[in-house]
Amino acid sequence: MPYTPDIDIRDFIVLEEVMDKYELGPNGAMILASDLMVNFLDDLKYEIDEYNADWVFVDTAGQLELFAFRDTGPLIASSLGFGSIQKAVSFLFDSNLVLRPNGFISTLLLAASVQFRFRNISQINVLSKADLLGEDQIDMIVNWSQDFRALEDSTNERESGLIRELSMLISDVFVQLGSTSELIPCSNKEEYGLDLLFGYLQRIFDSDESKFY
Ligand SMILES: Nc1nc2c(ncn2[C@@H]2O[C@H](COP(=O)(O)OP(=O)(O)OP(=O)(O)O)[C@@H](O)[C@H]2O)c(=O)[nH]1
Ligand SMILES: [Mg+2]
Repeated sequence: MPYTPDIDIRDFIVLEEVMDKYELGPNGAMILASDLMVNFLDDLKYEIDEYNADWVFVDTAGQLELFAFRDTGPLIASSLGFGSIQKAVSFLFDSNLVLRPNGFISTLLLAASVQFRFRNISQINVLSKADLLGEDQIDMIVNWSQDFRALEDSTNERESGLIRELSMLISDVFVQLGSTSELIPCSNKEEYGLDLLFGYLQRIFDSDESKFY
């Protein structure tokens, strides 16, 4: 990883050992390793407590099948930070994938399914790696996240055939659901947007309805 976490799950579970012990290939072993995390919940909680931190960031696998879509993900999310600690989920819209309406809509579907999985926890959607986009492109994508009619217009203009039909059907569902939270453009590479994200998180934590116990 490009950074050193204070607490690393790999100190508890080693993929190669899981492969050997359960005679699994890398994919099966990754899924089992995710489930095995539950066995170390008490250790993880203890280690986190030791830091006495104001903020704790839990970086999970980008493959949703390994965390969000398994029972372990929501279970870990509800177990960590029990008590008066407040939590939020950040879902990353990778800039590489959302420049076209159909890519944006697929990612929006994934974001919505993550929201369903962690239904008691507020979600913030982030446009990550925004340095890869021009300012106009960022404005357009942020606008799609707030105004699904604009997303439908772009879909009509830029997609064709079956993809357009499917995209229109799906975006219509989002139109009926109403807007999701505004996308927050961030770049880890050029170090911007994190202050905005921090502001949004504080706003969520300050509002009563998102206090989770
Ligand atoms: N342009 C740009 N590239 C980035 C940024 N952050 C990460 N990357 C690059 O994107 C690639 C993939 O990294 P991530 O998207 O962070 O994915 P990961 O954390 O390795 O894997 P998962 O979280 O499991 O998906 C790496 O080559 C990173 O260097 C950013 O802010 N801007
Ligand atoms: Mg990652």
